[in-house]
Amino acid sequence: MGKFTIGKVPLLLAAGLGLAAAAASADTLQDVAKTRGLSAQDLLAAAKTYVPTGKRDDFVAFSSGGQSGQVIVYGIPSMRILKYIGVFTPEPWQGYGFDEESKKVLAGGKIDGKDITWGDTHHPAMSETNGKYDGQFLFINDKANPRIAVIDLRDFETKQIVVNPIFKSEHGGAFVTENTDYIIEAAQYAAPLENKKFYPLEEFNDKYRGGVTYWKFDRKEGRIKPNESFSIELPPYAQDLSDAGKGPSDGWSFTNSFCAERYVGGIEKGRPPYEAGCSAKDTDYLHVINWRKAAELVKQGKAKKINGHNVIMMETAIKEGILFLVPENKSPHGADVTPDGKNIIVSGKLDTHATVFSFDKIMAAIKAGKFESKDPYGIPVIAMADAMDRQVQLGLGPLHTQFDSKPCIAYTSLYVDSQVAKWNYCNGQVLDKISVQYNIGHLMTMEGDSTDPKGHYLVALNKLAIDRFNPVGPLHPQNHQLIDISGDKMQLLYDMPIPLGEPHYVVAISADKLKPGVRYKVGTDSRTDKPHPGAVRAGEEKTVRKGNKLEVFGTLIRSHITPETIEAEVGDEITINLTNLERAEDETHGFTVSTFNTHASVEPGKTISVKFKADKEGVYPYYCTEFCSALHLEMMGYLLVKPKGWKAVKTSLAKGSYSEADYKAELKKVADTQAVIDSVVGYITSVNFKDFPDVVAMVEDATDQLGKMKDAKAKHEAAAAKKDWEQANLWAEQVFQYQVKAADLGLRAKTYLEQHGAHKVAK
Ligand code: K7E
Ligand code: CUA
Repeated sequence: MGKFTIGKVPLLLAAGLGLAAAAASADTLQDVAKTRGLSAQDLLAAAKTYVPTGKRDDFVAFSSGGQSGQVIVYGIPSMRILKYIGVFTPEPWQGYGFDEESKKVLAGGKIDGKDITWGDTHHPAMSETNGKYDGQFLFINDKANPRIAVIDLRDFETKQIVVNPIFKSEHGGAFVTENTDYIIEAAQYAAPLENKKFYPLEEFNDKYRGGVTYWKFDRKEGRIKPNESFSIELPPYAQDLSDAGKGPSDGWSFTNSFCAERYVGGIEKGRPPYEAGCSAKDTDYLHVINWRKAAELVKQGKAKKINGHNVIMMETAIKEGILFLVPENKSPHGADVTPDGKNIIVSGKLDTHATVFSFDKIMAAIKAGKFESKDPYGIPVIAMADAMDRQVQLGLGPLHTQFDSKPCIAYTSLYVDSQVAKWNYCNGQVLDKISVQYNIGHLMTMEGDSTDPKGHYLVALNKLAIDRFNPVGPLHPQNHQLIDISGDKMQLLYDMPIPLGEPHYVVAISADKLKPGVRYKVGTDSRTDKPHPGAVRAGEEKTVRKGNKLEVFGTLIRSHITPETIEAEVGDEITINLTNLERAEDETHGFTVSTFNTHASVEPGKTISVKFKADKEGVYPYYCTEFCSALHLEMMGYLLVKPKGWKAVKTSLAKGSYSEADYKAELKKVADTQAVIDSVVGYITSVNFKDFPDVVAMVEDATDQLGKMKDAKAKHEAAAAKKDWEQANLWAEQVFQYQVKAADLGLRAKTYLEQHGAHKVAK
């Protein structure tokens, strides 16, 4: 107390004298509003978004990072950024693309043997169980280099990247089926399906193709199974967004398209440009696909292998009755299935309407064989009038639609109008509109594309920010605007500049559904979730040489890297495996070696490896890059790369001058420390520590450390018996080192138990 003073009067005393209110807080809300020029509406918005220190957000959003190839994680309603997840692009802080484990993940995204170290991410998708977000996995696509990535939400790390085997670009991914059996990825710009095959544009109609891929997802493994995945060949109608059916429409998927004209531009040759030719007709096509039956057909061997991948050809799809087309207003964009799975809402960018298609009506037409025509490839076309419930005039440039927790309520982004329209898709009423800044692309409501939307908030993902923020040069940040949708009227709450990429879509999940871990099982390769072959426990550290291959098996624990010296020769191939032995939450260590372009983030329990060729002689410090403790700067060592054939000049190493008295002092230190440990152990075992897995992990670690004492103790006693005081002292000191680590863990466990309300147990 007395730390905070007003003049010379301690704060507590001041409070007692009734001085505190005036002195400690000169401001009232009105004062602040007045000085900062805030309206009552601003104050209300601030109160709705402000999350005080120590408190957490209700929802967690996963945003596409656009061209950054990453995922941005932020909280709602505070809009505080929590993390960038490296996905298609190296991310140094996380060591992503700098340690060997994550390099393997990125290597999964190589195309034609070449690294592709960026991505154009558009659509994140949350894994679902019965159409509801389950908080287990996140998927995201790369439009430019057709790929899908899998992120595990236990640790928010990218685990897998798969390359689409038949497309050259894609856009209608990632969208998951109701139980995440498949991840849908539709092509965008038509191209020959065979890899590295050239056909001239004159053969566009015959040789260029679109398609939809259904990636099989193995829940238990948490990985896509390329061998069990398949695609359906589609006409070269630039396929666009997709959505999976749910509830009654589960088993079906919907993908729209633009440029069903199959127009080929070439303004250089005097032809009208793409934009004119691709929007000449009034309609494009919604593709309606029975993916469940398609999966059966693949099992029956009715797929063709293209580039080693199962493809159901259009001919088969038509014959088997799994592929249909429905005209949709030209240049549509979003295809969004309603939470009840009964309708599909499609908006035309060049039209003012949203069309509410009816799954029942589509099924009835298919059942009755009622088609208005066939497209040039023989795919049956259902008349628009037979497939829809209604069209609703919303405004200019409707794009994407999301849903509310209230039945029949939808929100559609209006790109040209820079507005969000709130409307009722059951009766066609437009209920409200709000202006956004500016030119909105996607919008997103809480769990708003699941069967169970949560309402509360909407985020407008605007394409342009223009004048909203402090200028930072010609390249502006993106503007995500938070809108309160809990009342009848939408209310704009907050502008959030996103300083990374052009995000396209975001998904947000109730925060309580996410259950990420705080540590790994000791020795885990986080990218495979399996034990890391390079992991060692404390005291088992070693360096192994085989020919010119030098492999280090080391550990990290505050404030120490083991080993502290690595001796190599020019030309050695060096692998350094490091295990973080910490069990305490947030005790991450980083690791780098000077000038070898290597970095790792080693969270508690994780094992990483970095690999490089020591192709130059010299002295290279290595160190921990996370400020992990008071002695963080001392968490260092040297890589010594000696020239070939270098011989140590014989020197006499300085002998330590240890005495018996030193040894006695050392023993006293050990005994004192043991007393601390005993008291901590006494406390831990007197309470129900076994009910706390975090503590059990720490106790395990501490026991491990103490177990190593026996050997060191035998050594110092043997040396003392021989009056070798140097050996006796150093081994006794080693006992102390083990004790310190154990005591540290014990004290953390004790604190944890006290903070988490452990109770006494009968002995
Ligand atoms: Cu509209 Cu790729 Cu979903 Cu951009 S997309 S906005
Ligand atoms: Cu470990 Cu700094």
